[in-house]
Amino acid sequence: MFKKAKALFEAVKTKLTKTSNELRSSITSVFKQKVEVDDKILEDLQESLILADVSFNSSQEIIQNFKTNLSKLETDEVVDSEFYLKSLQKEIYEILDRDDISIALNDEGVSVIIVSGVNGSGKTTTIGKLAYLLGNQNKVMVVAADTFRAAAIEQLEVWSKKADVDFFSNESKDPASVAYASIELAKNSNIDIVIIDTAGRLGNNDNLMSELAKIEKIVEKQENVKIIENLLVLDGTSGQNALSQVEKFKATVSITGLVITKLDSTSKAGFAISASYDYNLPIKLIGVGETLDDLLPFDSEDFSKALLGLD
Ligand SMILES: Nc1nc2c(ncn2[C@@H]2O[C@H](COP(=O)(O)OP(=O)(O)OP(=O)(O)O)[C@@H](O)[C@H]2O)c(=O)[nH]1
Ligand SMILES: [Mg+2]
Repeated sequence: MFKKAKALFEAVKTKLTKTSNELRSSITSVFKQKVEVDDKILEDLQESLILADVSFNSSQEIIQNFKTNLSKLETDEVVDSEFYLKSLQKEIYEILDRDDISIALNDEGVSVIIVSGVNGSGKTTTIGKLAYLLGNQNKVMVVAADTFRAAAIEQLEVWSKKADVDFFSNESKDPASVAYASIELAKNSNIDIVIIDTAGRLGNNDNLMSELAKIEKIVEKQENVKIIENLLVLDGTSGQNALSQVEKFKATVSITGLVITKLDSTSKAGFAISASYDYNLPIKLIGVGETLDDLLPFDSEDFSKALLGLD
């Protein structure tokens, strides 16, 4: 008797799903909450971002978008700190995500990547790791065009061995002529990708900056060669102090993207948001340690979640 009634109930339940679905969703929506945040919370939130080295400009943009989107939102989720963190993460993701984040190779001819930045930012180490990353599927040559610092050439050669890629250096003290010679060789030896290491320099040193521009010009002029990336390496431990360099390098060479290094040892990673947003440049790669596989292609979603400690 009982069994029969239960079977009947199941039958009725399946017949009634159309109605129950509608009813459920309309009743649930009664419990949806409008999310409200007051100005004091928004100010405190912006301050937290600034304390993590996000610039005023980009923190302002994030908070404005956060406020606007929350005011439009109705939710049946529990509105707690986790909810706010997720909402904030979405805004950070939005301003970091761009369609020029990945590195695209030149299909015909040699693809060239020039790497520049201030002293000690992590250029040579990044090149070693990048050569390893790209060397999997391409024939890669790294080029020691840092003719300034005595040990620089040897340091790059050590990395080329670790990454198992070709290495180029010569006797010239002129970095542009080293770059030129390396590309001549690359063209004749079926190299797919040439990565050029340059000496550390400050953006306000005009002589050194024009030397960098000369490397770029000499490479650009070559036939069957394309500069696919002109990467500026920023030291993650410098935080917002690194930002002043972006504008200076951008003014001299055609920077196509940023590499943020040493993210494993900084609490100032928030500046990466501003380096990208304030200067309209994609972050292409991030350095998270000193070994060969410690360079990651940038992923806006993973990065924004990692920044806020979300899964
Ligand atoms: N923890 C950590 N250390 C890094 C990372 N990238 C580079 N380093 C360290 O930073 C120091 C400087 O790195 P280099 O690659 O020599 O920097 P550079 O920009 O080539 O320096 P110069 O050629 O002198 O201008 C080295 O001790 C590296 O091991 C990183 O992602 N994480
Ligand atoms: Mg170096």
